[in-house]
Amino acid sequence: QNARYLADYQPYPFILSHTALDFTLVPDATIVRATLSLAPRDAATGVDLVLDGGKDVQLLRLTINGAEADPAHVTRDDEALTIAAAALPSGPFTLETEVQIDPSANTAFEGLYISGGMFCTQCEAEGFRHITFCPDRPDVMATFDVTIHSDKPVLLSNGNPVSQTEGHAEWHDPWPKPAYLFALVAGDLVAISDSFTTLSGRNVALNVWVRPGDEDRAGFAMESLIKSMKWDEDVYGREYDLDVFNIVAVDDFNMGAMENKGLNIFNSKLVLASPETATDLDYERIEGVIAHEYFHNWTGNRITCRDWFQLCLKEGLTVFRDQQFTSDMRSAAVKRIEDVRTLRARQFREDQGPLAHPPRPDHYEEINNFYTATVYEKGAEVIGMLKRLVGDDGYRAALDLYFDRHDGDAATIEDWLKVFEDATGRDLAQFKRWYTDAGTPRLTMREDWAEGTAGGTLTLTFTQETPPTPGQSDKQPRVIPIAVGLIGPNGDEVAPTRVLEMTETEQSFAFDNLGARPVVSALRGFSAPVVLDRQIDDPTRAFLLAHDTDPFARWEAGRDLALSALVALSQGQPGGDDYIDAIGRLIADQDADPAFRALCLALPGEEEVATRLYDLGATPDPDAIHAAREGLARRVAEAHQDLLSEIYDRMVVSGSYSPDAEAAAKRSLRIAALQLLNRIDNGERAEILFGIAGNMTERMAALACLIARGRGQTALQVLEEEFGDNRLVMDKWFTVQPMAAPPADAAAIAAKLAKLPGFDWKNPNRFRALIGGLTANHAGFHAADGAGYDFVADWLMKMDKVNPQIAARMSTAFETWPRYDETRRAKALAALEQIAAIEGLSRNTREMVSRMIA
Ligand code: DPP
Ligand code: ZN
Repeated sequence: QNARYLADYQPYPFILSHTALDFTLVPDATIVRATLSLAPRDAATGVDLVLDGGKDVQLLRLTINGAEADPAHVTRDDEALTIAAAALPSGPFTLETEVQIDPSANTAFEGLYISGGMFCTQCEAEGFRHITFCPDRPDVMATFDVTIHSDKPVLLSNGNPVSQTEGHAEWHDPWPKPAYLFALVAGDLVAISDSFTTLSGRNVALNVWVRPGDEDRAGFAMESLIKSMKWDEDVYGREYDLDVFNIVAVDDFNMGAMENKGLNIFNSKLVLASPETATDLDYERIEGVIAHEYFHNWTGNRITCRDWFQLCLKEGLTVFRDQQFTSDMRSAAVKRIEDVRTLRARQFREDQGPLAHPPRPDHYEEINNFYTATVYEKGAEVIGMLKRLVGDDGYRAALDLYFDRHDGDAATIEDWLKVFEDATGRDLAQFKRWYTDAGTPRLTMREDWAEGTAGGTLTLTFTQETPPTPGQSDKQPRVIPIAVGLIGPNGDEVAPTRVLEMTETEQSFAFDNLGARPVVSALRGFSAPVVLDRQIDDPTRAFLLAHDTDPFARWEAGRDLALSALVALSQGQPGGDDYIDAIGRLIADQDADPAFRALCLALPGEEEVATRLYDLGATPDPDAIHAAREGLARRVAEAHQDLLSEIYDRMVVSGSYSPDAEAAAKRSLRIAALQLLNRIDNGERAEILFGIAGNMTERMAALACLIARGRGQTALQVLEEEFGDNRLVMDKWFTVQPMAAPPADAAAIAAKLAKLPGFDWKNPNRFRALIGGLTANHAGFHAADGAGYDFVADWLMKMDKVNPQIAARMSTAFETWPRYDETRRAKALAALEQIAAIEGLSRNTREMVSRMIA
């Protein structure tokens, strides 16, 4: 009943051309003076002026064109301030407000708040309305002038600096922007600084601001920023448009980072890194997220969204761009495999459950609940498909047209598709379903082979079907690009990759003049986000793992082999011999890329096995899956002990630590070997490695191995002594314990950790560390006695009162509950119902829980 609908969109009836803000920062009594330059959009209609503003904003004064407003014309409720049309001039006018807010009481970290003594902001999606009264919607864009009065030494806002004196700073942002891109920071900060000369020769000052003492961990973020700026010029022709670019690291942050114009604010875990404290994965993420936020300057800021239903317009595109960037900086093959893994683990899971929604939803209650894997990751996949369909040149032409046509606009998915249609002449009406329909299509492939006089013909027949999702029962066929190659019986490729364009429910494609029946390498590069069903046996999978020329399809063959074994084993049937043989050949292949071998060596996770079972129509048993996976890992280790220890001994990176792709690949292969050997050496190697490794990548891997063997205590103590005052390392310390623990102990371990004074749960990173650590332990979270569910539910209820966004986000741990057996389902449902029954539950959590229960 509280939903908002895309179909109800109306432009704002006023035009806001300029916003001037004046802040006097006091922790519990900040004064904000706002001067809005407004004009009715249509002078003829006398409409009321509705300004968004939360009940935490206290109105002290309101004037229109300098005159106090008549209180009879001003009404206030919990969400808005309304000024009656009768009180408004018919032409342009200036509205001034003075309000008081209390940043020190802001535990939800939306709007202006305090983190570690520093004032900072988070305004996307609707945080600005907790700072002052304003039209808080993305299609209302204005230039900004900001004045800050504060005794903090560093005072930052968007745009270019105008003046800086002690206790006072002024900033001017010449680029019209919506309120969600506003930012302010005031704190005791130090910068590491550099500069960048743009394409057209302008010099930009770059700063990464951190707390004193953290400077030596900010260098990698700066390097990443410079690479990103260069890449966006080289690949998209996009130049930066202000004199300065500031990044600030903040400890309390709901998201990963935020693309505020000229003043990106980052969760400190995505800025700070040193070899002793950060893992290879942390480094890769920092590089990727710095790029992501920087790329938003064009895809998000210069061209923003008309309304929040269009969120994937900026997020899908910007994820796609950061994925391209990482592929260029590192290994494209490895990046693609990692992205598909993430997509399946997060987005397919979402699409398959009660929270399924299209990349462009048509209604929501709380927009913060839609910063999802579907909007982000599937949004990016859809763009990948578009690019595949129109080709690289078509894509480039469409993007050039997009920037040309829509610079300065608040745009829609329709605008986005139209530039592709206009640039390439293609009709995208059917393709649009990818944006408007939820659910993961299931593609089945059938092969028919016919011998003929001129050689054989292979006919591939595909059918597509998308299961029903909440609110969408019938689905029309989509356009599916299916990249296919053929491998001859001797292992040579006989037909290079061809993209089949499927548009019907069922469709056949023929390959002629083939000498002998080939093996099909299907869905190369994961050319569409679908579940592919094909009749294939394990020897054929092993053949593809050995010979496929497409790295994704090759990895996929190995993964399918592993999953087929784990499915059988978890159901008490024999399995795994083909997998063990094939993986032995792969690890013995010294020419194969170490990163690729590492990816193949890592067994699919337990949740992935559960998903496969559920796809096959079976009820996953978390304990049986855990046992099957442990058993198979042990067999692999026993069968290939010599090869694995040789890899472990040889994949040592010499010299000082570097987070580059090549060194990280070697470490990842070494760790993959360690994880298998750990099953048979009782943690011996892990213990030695933990003691001597000079980098956090190997130490954390070793620690997880020790915990899994029940002998992590000493190492945990060592880490705590060494890094007790380093929040980011201690987050890892909290995560790894429930995550790597034997499932039966996981909930109890989490409960014990939650009682420690170091469990500073109001800090989003710390909360996510512990709760997320438990929920990442599949059999631990889904323990049959319900201890995992109860523990998480208790903390969600507690967190909801303090920070609804985080509580709602973490509640997705429950989204897979319908998959499991009756006992578990009943326990999960009871936990959700207990949350739903809470009086005063936030809109965020209420929406999530009611969708999951529905
Ligand atoms: N900060 C989030 C992101 O960059 C929301 N814009 O994706
Ligand atoms: Zn983003």
